[in-house]
Amino acid sequence: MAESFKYDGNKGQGGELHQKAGDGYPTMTTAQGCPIHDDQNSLKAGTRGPTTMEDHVMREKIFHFDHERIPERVVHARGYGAHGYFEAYESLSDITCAEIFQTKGKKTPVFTRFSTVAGNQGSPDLARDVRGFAVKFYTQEGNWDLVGNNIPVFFIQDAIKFPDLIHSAKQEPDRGFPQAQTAHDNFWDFVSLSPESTHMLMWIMSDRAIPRSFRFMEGFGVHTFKLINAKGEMKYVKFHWKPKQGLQSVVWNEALKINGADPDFHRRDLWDSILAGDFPEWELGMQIFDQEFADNFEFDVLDATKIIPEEQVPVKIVGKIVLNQVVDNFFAETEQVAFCTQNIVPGIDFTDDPLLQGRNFSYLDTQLKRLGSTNFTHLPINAPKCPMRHFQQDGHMAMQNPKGRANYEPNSWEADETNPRACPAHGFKSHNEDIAGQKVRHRSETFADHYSQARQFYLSQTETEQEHIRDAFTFELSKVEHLPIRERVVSHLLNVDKALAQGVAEKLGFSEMPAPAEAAMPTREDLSVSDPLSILKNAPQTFKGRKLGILVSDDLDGELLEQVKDALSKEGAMFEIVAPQIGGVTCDKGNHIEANQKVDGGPSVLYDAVLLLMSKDGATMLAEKPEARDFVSDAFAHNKFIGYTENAMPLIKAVCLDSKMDDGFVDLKAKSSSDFITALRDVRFWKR
Ligand code: HDD
Repeated sequence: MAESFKYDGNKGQGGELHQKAGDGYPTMTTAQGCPIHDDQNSLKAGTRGPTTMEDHVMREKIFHFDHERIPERVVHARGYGAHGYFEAYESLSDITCAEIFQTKGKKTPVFTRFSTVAGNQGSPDLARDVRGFAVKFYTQEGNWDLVGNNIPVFFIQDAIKFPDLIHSAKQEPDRGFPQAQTAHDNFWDFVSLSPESTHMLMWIMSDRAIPRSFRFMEGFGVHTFKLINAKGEMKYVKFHWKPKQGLQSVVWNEALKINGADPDFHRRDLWDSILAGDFPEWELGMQIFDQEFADNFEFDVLDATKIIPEEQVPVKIVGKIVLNQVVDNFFAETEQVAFCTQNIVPGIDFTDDPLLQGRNFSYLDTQLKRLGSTNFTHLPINAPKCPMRHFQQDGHMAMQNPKGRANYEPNSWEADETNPRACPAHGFKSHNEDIAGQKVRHRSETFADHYSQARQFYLSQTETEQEHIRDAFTFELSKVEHLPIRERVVSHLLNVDKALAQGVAEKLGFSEMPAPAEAAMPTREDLSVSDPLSILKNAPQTFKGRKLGILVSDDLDGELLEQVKDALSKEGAMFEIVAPQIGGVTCDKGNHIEANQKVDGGPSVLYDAVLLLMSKDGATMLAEKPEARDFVSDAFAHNKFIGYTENAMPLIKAVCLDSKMDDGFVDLKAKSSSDFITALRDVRFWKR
């Protein structure tokens, strides 16, 4: 090497951009606060010699890195959270003394985490699965965690079956796959041997299990809880979350493709909408009923596999949550948040639902495993935002040991801030009720009807939704290799709806129908159809919060684009420009149009509707690109509205849709941009 060459270890290795402290950058330190002079080169004996043990900077950096992962949640591992507030619409003091429901307009901070159930942390968002909907209310009388799902019933009636359910749903233990899906033998084996799952199966085979985003799904507390007022009087309650954005799902083929195009589709959607100032909102609803209703209702209100139809007990809307702040740090907040069903507050109480009772053990227990210390309540995301006074102390990572001399009770030390006492007047009191009976391991016969509400759910769907349910059963069972399992599932479906069972059996190619499953109790006379159970019957009639994908080429009609953008903004909707090049295009007036996506990175599955805005030459050029052809043919196959002008015909012809142009195609030369946006309020063109 030439004598005159002076090597600078940072040059040509990204070092030019590797600024040093000063120029606005603060000094980097070790975790002990020691200032660091170089954190890109380890301490060595000579430039080519061995790294020294003495290098406390490197050892600390790598030591910490090695321990970054904590155990992921055993279920609901993949999730996404945001902050916001709950606002009470009215005082509910006559039915509950819960502090957050006492005053109209009272706001309470919340943290909400949405999740899939079966997938591991890195799994895709559009798995066919239940979605978790967990809300932590930081009330002035402690944290209340409402740990619910987007489906109002559950697979099992007793918590002792939960480990079996989850083992069967997650990847099979010998092979470690399939991940994030129930389409495999173990799951269907378990549920087909647990007839109590049938009602839940109808829900998860419906489009509820493939929501368009977290913003467009409902939430449910599932169990029956109790509300207690200041006089100690009790009413039962079931909690509901109703999305103000309306309900919306995707179709299965679309879900499969979204998983490839953007596995983070749901978390990105939540992040983007909050940053855009389009804060998602859900109204909190309560079905409130008394002991007399519970005694006369045809099902047991302690059975988590049953709903109470809204026609029988209407949902009273009592407030809303608004999610208006994304997390500062995913790990600190979304990953470390520890929901516990046992976290309730004065004015709310548990019922004897055996699933809920078991959950109350499991959540606290799992947080110790996940977060490593009984002091997980000291983490800011878990700490109450009201005073905390108790004599719990020490343990791993204790950050808030109580002050003062008194750390036991009773004590004779002076009454002050550091020396609390239990308060008979305001403290949490369990609702007193008479309990008598034999200690038994036995399921109540009031839990025995496994099919009637499953049938009610199916009959309450539109034809389109029923078809989706049929197809979903067929898809899942087609992945089941062991034929007796397929047959067993169909034998249960026969107790739900013959046409459904036959439809699935035919599509699976059964040569003969199995006998109906033996039922613990026969299916009842048809229960009344309940419209709130359908997604499509509750379609939002707005394009607000939805996204239009605009496929463009050079020389597009710039004025028309401006009109569409204007109409979208009036509707409160978003758009993205999808172009042949990420560098964007030039419109007919010579203006440059920025692109959000290159066409292969912005397939139409990422949008609620599409618009083809291009020159004739542009359409001819795009017709040569498979990704542009998929853009149009997928939008058509997924029942999306397709806006176009005559110029786009070469592209439409290239996918042979020119002869199939139904009312879901909107010609923007024949109709105004605002008429186009009005058409989009139907969200999908289901008649196709
Ligand atoms: Fe559970 C997490 C919802 C039954 C045991 N569950 C978890 C989460 C949600 C639910 C939303 C994620 C919370 C978060 O975002 O951190 N679980 C439900 C619902 C159920 C239900 C609606 C039935 C009505 N769960 C259930 C049973 C058991 C558990 C019967 C155990 C006996 N669930 C857990 C758990 C998890 C959990 C193992 C894993 C991570 C965690 O708790 O914090 O304890």
